Amino acid sequence: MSGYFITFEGSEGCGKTTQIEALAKAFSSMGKTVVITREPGGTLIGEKIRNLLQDPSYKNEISDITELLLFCASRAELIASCIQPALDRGEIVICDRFYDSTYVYQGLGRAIDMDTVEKLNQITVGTLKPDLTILLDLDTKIGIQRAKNRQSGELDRIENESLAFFEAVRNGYLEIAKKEPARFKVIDGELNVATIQEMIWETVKSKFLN
Ligand code: Z5A
Repeated sequence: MSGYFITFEGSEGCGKTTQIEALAKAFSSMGKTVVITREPGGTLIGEKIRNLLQDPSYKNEISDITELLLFCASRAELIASCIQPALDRGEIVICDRFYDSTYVYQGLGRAIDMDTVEKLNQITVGTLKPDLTILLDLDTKIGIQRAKNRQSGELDRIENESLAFFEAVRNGYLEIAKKEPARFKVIDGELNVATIQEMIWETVKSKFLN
């Protein structure tokens, strides 16, 4: 039996962590086994890669292609040691970001050729695809402000990018969601936490629990 694979996407501070915790609690209260993980990270090696990628002191030390390869390396490790085994055990996997992040941040934000991103994506994930992707769409400035509030003003290496970079990311997500309406549920990240939580639960129920 295979479990379900749910991913959360959206730009900085859009509320993924908040909603993932609530969704996991809802599943757990029904007696379901849930694995929560994140990208980059989620494994011993992945967390080391995450530290490298986010360290603001490496601002000018990581080329765009190196960055792309590091995100893919973290993902390959996460799939092999966490996501695929959990799905094979019939569990629910909820992942904070997955390959859609690479398309929008590296493909559009960094303007790396999409064929390159696509090829590496195929090598990294094979045929694995999320069953459902929740996109929390949020005004870029609000998201950055939320991140600043949370981290007492300090931004990591990627959070330090320009407003134009994050606008490209936001628009890119909306484009992908438009192309794959069966996989994506787009929710306004400015709604209050409880309303978003309810909308996610309704989506999950109609997709998996009916
Ligand atoms: N990245 C990439 O470039 N390529 C890739 O392939 C992958 C990732 C996989 C990971 O950062 C970075 O890696 C990310 C993309 C890049 N960089 N950026 N920018 P991360 O994991 O450290 O951070 P993040 O994924 O961007 O998320 P976040 O900043 O941790 O935010 P969040 O999890 O989406 O939101 P939150 O922590 O739940 O909420 C943020 C704050 O807003 C917090 O104070 C909440 O209480 C508040 N909040 C949450 N919901 C609401 C609502 N509805 N109303 C008001 N306030 C709210």
